[in-house]
Amino acid sequence: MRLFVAVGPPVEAVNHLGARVARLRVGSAAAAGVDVRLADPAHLHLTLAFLGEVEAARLVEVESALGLATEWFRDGRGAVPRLSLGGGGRFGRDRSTVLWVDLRGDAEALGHLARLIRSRLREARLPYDDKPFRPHLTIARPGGRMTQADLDADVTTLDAYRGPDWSATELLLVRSHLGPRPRYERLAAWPL
Ligand code: 2AM
Repeated sequence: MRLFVAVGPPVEAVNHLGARVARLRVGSAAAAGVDVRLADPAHLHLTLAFLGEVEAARLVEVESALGLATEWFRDGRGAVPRLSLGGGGRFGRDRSTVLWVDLRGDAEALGHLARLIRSRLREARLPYDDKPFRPHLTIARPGGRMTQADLDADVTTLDAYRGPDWSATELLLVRSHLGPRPRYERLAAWPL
């Protein structure tokens, strides 16, 4: 099964962002029927670690690694991280272009949690992508269906965006089902 570990913003932050995305050029393109592959708001998440394929029999090891990481995180810090969505950018070029929104506030605490998770996964010899943690929430995968000028305009608009504050209260283990419309299934959660 294909697994990743994430934090999900609450519905107020998701709706606030959704209203802004609808007014971006990528939102207008989607409304006009261009397949810019807008992220489903119900699936908006911030990935802390991407494991990829893991045998179902090892799920219990994954859960134990995540349980330990969250315990260490809770023991080692004062308050639940306070965050907001704001700013943004894009990764990739042409067909691989991805538009994303950034994280404001206590992002360093999430970086610390990401490091704890990855070190527990490493210890358990579980797989994970060890690209450095770069907090982002993917909002669309327009590929080559938008001009560079439109994408630049959206990144500039996102720069001025600042969503409502929220607390990262739980860590989620998510299974992704690939397909034309990827589906995310929440397998387990731990309080932060
Ligand atoms: P993305 O939104 O930038 O694609 C499920 O695929 C989640 O894991 C997404 O949030 C995705 O980030 C993230 N992810 C991180 N590393 C990945 C990788 N190597 N392959 C696929 N998804 C990855």
